[in-house]
Amino acid sequence: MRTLLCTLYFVTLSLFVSCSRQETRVLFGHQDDVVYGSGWQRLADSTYADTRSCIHDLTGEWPDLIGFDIGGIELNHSRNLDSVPFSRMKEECARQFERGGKVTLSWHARNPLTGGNSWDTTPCLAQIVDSSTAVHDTMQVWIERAAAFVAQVAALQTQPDQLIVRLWHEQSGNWFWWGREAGSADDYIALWRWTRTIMDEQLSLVHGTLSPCTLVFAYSPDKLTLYEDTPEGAYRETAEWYPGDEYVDIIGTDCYHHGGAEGTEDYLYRAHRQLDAAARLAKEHGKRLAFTETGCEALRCPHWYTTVLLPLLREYPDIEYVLVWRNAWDIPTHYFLPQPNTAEAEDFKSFIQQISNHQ
Ligand code: BMA
Repeated sequence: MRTLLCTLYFVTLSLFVSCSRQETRVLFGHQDDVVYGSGWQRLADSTYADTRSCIHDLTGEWPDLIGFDIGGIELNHSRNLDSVPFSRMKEECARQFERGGKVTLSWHARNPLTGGNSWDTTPCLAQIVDSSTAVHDTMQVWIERAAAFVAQVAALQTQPDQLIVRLWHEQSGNWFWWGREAGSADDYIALWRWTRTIMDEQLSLVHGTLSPCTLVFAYSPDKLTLYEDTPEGAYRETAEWYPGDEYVDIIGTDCYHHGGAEGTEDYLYRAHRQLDAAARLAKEHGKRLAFTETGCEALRCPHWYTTVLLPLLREYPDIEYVLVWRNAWDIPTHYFLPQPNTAEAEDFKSFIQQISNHQ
């Protein structure tokens, strides 16, 4: 009897452990993963017979998540700001969806007042949301163009919930024209709601209201410095710019590791502040949680994936996915995934194995 009870106990325990492992699996994503990487690029307008992927080159597995940016779509450009043809982007989105993977889109839109890039912080937010201005009209056209592209990508999904649109990211920083120094929280929220409304309308226009294709929207602040440096201050800033429950599905944060191994403490400090604030807001509003952008450029902190990112992720079992930024094919030090056949590549492989069962 005792042996039977013991066996039952261990069977139940292992079932419980394996179930909770499945539930807590973190999806891993990489920006532009399949269009270029360190030392290679597939940026021609033509279609490619197969897919090459940075993550696949390293691990033999296809990416769970790929990030793309649609900056340039607002001007009807054929390529985005990093030279990725929109036709290639759609081709790879279709392949990603067919493999059962996900895509997240960001938008480094130009400044509609000056025509400068996203980093042109000439204030324009108040004019954008004032419907009597010419800048408002420009923005309307730009959002409609972005929405038309997003609707086309959404239609390629093979399952619900494969496409995540991350609007107006890192607004808590001061580097984008939609950032906190360029306008008020109210104006930012108005822009967000307007953008999402047009994107939803465009989707139902193209696919009908009974369409099975959905759009999921993510909100992702970055550094939190507006209020006092406490958990409460960080939460207050995250909550103040939150566009609202009807407009947001995923709450996340963007946070980068700078300064090599010596920067680890600072990175973990900021990441905790931001993730704690995002997690609290997500919990209170019944939203999903993600680590929407992170990375350590050129992996200047050795074994960053297993020694820094992995323990951090383990502290937040509700994080659904994590995305690292691009491996620029034309800027040798601008990479966030390791180069194949290096010690860092082994570290990354070990990380991927561990986040697949990270409980
Ligand atoms: C930045 C850098 C830039 C790039 C931009 C948009 O973080 O990677 O080189 O143009 O993102 O992708």
